Amino acid sequence: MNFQDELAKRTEETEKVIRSFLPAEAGFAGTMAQAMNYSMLAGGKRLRPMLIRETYRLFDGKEEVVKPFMAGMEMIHTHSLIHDDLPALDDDDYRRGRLTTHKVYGEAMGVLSGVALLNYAYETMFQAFALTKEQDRVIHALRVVSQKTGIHGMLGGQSVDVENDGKPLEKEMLDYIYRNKTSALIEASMMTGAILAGANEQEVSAVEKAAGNIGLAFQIQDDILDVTSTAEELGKPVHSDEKNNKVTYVTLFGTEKAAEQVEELSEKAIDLLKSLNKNNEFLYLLIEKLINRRK
Ligand code: GRG
Repeated sequence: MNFQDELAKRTEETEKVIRSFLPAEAGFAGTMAQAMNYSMLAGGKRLRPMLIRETYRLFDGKEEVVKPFMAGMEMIHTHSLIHDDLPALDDDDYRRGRLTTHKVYGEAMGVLSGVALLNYAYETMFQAFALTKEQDRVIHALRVVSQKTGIHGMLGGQSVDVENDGKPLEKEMLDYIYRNKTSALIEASMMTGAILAGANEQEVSAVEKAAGNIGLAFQIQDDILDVTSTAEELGKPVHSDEKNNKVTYVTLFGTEKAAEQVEELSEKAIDLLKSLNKNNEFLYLLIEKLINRRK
């Protein structure tokens, strides 16, 4: 398999799915819809929707039901980025190679369009009920997504991160932050793919563990890129952890040890997935490539 060709093809497919669910830029709330679409269409790797679809394929899923979840998950992720960039949080001017949403539409519209995307994500995912007879699977997936996004997931992790900004941190708390603010959405994505395809409880639990490791590896690589990459390559500012006095895997362990952990975690994730005795070569390669990504 030529991984780069496959990746380009599947990213394009994902892009089409996302576009098909975006709100119309019309009516009195048209400006907010524009702000939502501005950030949704600013590029991005589309990793989370791709993980939904590839895990769905791993378990032989063949229906359209996966599509509203792919778009909805990218909306939740984009909401987190818009809000993470706000003046009250990281106060960043660039994201995905463009001015951030609040820089273009103003702070109030940044707040509103972020919340609107989070809400629209659920409106979108509810459309899945019309696309399958397996209604219980949709309910289960919605429950997982809502839990992993809230206080016991992404938002919980982000709140501990913000509360401890600039303070010294032990690895235990850093792991809590990473496993929630970043891993939780990756777990929700892969679990959603598995659940919608009818995976059993043990299989979903193995997928959750693998995704947890992928998320942690992904965030550590994000720390590494913050010190080794360039703003042009990343499409967002570099050295932002230093600017925000953040403790990261790089400040705790150094770049080399951090990179070793990325590799170990990714290998563990692939082994876990392979132990399920299913096959999706592209998914394994995707996880491997995340280790060496440059953006
Ligand atoms: C509700 C005010 C308010 C704030 C919430 C939840 C939240 C803000 C932020 C989540 C924390 C966050 C942004 C974690 C970073 C995770 C991460 C590494 C994001 C970058 O993901 P990529 O590299 O981005 O997949 P692209 O642009 O490729 O989609």
